[in-house]
Amino acid sequence: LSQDELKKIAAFRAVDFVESGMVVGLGTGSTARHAVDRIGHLLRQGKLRDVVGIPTSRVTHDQALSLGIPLSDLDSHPVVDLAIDGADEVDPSLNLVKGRGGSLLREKMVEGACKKFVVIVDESKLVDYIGGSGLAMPVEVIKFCWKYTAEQLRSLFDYAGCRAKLRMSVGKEEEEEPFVTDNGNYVVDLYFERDIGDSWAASDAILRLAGVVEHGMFLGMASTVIVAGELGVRMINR
Ligand code: DER
Repeated sequence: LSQDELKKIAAFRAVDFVESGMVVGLGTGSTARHAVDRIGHLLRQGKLRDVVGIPTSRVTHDQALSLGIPLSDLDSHPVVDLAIDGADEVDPSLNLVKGRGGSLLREKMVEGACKKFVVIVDESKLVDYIGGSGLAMPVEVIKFCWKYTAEQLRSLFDYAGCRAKLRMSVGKEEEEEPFVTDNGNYVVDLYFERDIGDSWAASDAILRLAGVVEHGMFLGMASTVIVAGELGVRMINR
């Protein structure tokens, strides 16, 4: 099975939790995209009714709109029944790294407002500890003096061999320019060579930096993680 087929399996299993009448947080990324497609399909078939979607990014908003999923936001629906989203990393205590798609702030707002947060991953996302994949742990920062904030972040995690890198996106004319989030901010990606240890303490330290908006560690937020692997689908509850 390809990685995308595994993502689709996990996504479809998560949509089994969606009931008619629910307010559903719609995640962002290639795995969540399958879940949003599935919800749109079930609504069109009449197997699901009266679902309201709360998108976690402009991209998901546009996808859901094109599928005819009725949309709203947290101002109108401060309590979300269920959120479904992917993740970049899942550690053994179901703590997550998210945000490599750049939507971590709105994802964390929507998923923080939900009664049940179902995470959908293929098995490649499982790690022994946060940052263990050696891939980015994103931090959304304001543009003002981002270099200063990036250096503060890097020195916070000097002990873990941290590198901080401004996330770039390829512009229209193919020149590299800083990636800008849906909220008009920059993303500084942190890369760790070693375990950062207490992720809750790391979260507090990051959030104390004035130039930081939010980070990509989703601690204690996932209710259920659905892992699709070669040997089948596993459901891990908190
Ligand atoms: O950016 C995000 O938070 C995405 O949900 C990401 O964590 C998972 O994206 P993927 O499903 O494309 O791997």
